Amino acid sequence: MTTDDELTIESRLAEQEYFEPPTEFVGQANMTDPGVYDRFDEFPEGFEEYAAMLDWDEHWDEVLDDSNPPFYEWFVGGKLNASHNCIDRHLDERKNQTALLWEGEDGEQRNVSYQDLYREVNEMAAALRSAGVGEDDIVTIHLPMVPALPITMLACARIGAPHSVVFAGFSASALAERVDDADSDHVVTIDGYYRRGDFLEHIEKADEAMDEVDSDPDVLAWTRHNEPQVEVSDDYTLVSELLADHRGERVAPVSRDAEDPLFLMYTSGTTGQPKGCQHRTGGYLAYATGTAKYDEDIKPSDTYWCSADIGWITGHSYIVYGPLSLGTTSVMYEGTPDYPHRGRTWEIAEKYDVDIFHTSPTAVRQFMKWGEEELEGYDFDFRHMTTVGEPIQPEAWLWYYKHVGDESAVIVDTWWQTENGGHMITNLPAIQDMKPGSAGHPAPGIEPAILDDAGEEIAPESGEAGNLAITRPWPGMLQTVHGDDERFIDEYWERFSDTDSDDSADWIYEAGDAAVQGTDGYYRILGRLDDVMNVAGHRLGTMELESAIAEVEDVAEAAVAARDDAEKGEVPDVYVTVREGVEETEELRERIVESVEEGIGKFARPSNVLFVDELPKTRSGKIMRRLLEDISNDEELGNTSTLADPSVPETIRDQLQAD
Ligand code: 6R9
Repeated sequence: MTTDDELTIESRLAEQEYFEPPTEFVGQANMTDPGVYDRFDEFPEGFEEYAAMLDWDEHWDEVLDDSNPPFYEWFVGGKLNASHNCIDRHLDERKNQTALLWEGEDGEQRNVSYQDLYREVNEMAAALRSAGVGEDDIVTIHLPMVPALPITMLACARIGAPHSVVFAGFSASALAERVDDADSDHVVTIDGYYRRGDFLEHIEKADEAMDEVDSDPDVLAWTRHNEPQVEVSDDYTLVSELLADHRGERVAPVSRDAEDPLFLMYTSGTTGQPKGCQHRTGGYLAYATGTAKYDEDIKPSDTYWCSADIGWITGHSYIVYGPLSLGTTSVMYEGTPDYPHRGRTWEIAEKYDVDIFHTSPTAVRQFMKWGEEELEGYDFDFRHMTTVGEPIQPEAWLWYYKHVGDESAVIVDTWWQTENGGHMITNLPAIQDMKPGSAGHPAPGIEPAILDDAGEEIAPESGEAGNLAITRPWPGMLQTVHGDDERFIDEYWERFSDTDSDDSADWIYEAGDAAVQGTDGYYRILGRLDDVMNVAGHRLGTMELESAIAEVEDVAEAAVAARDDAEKGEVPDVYVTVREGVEETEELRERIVESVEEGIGKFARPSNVLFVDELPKTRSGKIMRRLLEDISNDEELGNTSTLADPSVPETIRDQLQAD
C-alpha cells in the first residue's frame, strides 16, 4: 500500500464518528438481544440474570433489601462459594483445559489447568487453615503477577477469609498502613520476582512493613523458584514447606452468605488515608461474571488476556473472578511490555493465540509512541479489545482499532471504579456502535445521571457536563468502607442524597467524575473532579502524596497538582516551600521523591518538584491546588478572587520561568 492510500484510510477513520461491530463478531457474540436493557430495567429482579450464571448452595429469598440505605443487601439469604464457582464447577466439563496461562518475564511458562488449580487452591486453603487463618479473618496479600497470587486469593475465598490484595508496587509503608487498617493477622508475600531482567527482592518490603505495623502478623512467603533466592526471615513460614504437609488435601468450600465479604481493595480518596472498599460475595461475583460475559464476550473456549495487574480492581474482576467464573483461559504475564523488547505484548498474543485483549489507554499511547513497526511480523487476531482506567483519546482509539485490531475487532471502553465491582458505563459490543472517546451507554440495569453542583439533574442527552452520579444500587457496589460506615456515607452519598431518608430513591451515589451525555445518548467521561489524580490509570490521592512529602524534614509545605501528560494521562507536580534557612537543592528534591517512593511506591514518583516562595491560599488558609494546576498546565489562571494574596500564582509563574 502506498503512503497516499494510508493517508486516505487515516483521514477516513478520523472523520468517522461511529464504527459498527463486524458482522462476524455479532454473529458469535454472547449478548445480541437489545431487549436485555428492558429485562434489567425490571429493577431489581433484572439482576437475577447475572446471579443465575452462578452456582448457589442456597437460592436467595430476596433480590435486594434496600430498607437501610445506603447499606444495601443483595441476593439476601443466598449462599455460595466463590472458589467453587471459579474452579470446582468447571471440573466435569473442562478439568484439562488451561485456567491460568502464565508467562514469566524470563520466558518461563506455566499452564495451570482447572484440575491443577483445584489441587493447588485446595492445598493452599489447607495450608492457610493450618497457619491459623479462620473464616472472616482478613488476609493481606502482597504478591506480584505470579500464579501464587490468584491461587492465594481463591484459597482465601474457599475458606471464607476475605483477602486484601495490595499491589506489589506499593511500598513497605503503604503495605503496613493497609495491614493495620484491615487488622490483618496474616500477610502473604514472595521472595522476589522479575522486573526488566532483575530479580526484585520483594520480601524486603514485608520485612520493613513488619517493623512498622501495630500488631504482629504471621508472614507466609512463597518462592518464585523452588528454593528461596534471597534470605527469608526465620520468623516467616515458607509456603512451600507448609504445602508439603498438605499434599493432596481437599478443603470443602465454605458456604458463604451472599452478603459475607469476599475481599477488600484499598483505593485512594480525598484524604491521606486510603479506603478499604469492601466487596460482598454474591452480588460482586454475579456482577463480575455477568459483565465479563456480556461486555467482554468471554466464552470458555477463548484465550483471554487482561494485561492489568491483579493488584488493582480490574485484575480482580477481569483476570480472576469474572473470567474464571466463566471457565475461560486467562493469561497472566509477570513483566513489563517492553522487556526484553517492545514487541513482547504481541509475541505473547501470537504465542497463546489470544482472542480477547484488555488493556489501558496509557498502554495504548505507549504502543502508539513505539510505533506500529513494533507489531510487524507478529501473527495474532483479536476479536475483542477493551480499555479501562482513563478516557481514551480518539486518536489513540483509532490507532488501537487500526493497528492492533486490524479494523476487525470491537473495542469496548469501560468506565467503572474500584467501588463499583464491575463495568458501569460501557457498550454491549454487538448491540451498539463504537464511538471513539466515549465510554458509551450505561451497562444493563445501571442508571446514571449527570447532576449540577446543586444536585439538580442536568437534562439527559443535553451535551452539558456535570457530576456523574448513579441513582440506584447495583450488585457489584461496595458494601462499605471497611470499618468506617461513616466515611462510606461521607465519601459517596452525603453530597447528593437526602441522608435523613430511609427511602432508597433519595440516595444517590457520587462517582467523583465529570461526564457529559451527548445527544446520541453516549456518555463521555471527562475525569476526576475531586483531589484524586489518575496517573497511568492508577488512582492517586493528592493528600496521600502530600502527606508523604510532609515527612521530609526541610519541607515547610507542599501541594500537588495534576499536570496533563501525553503518555500517562496525568502526572503529579509538587510545589514545595522550604523551611526558613533551608537551601533549595537538588539533594532536597531527591529526598522528596524518595519520600513518595517510600510512602506510596515508585509508581507514584512526582514528575517535577518545584520550589516556590509561597503557595496560593484562600483567606481561610486553604491551598488552592486548582490554580497550581493551571500553572502546571500552562493555562489561563482561574478565579483568584478568594486568594489571600491574589498575586501569588503570577509570582510562582514568574519564578518558574526564571528557573
Ligand atoms: C476500574 C478502575 C476509577 C477512576 C474513575 C475514572 C477513571 C476508569 C475509565 C475512567 C474514563 C474510562 N476511569 N475507567 N475514565 N474512561 N473508561 O479504573 O478503577 O482504579 O478505582 O479508578 O478511573 O476517573 O473514577 P479505579
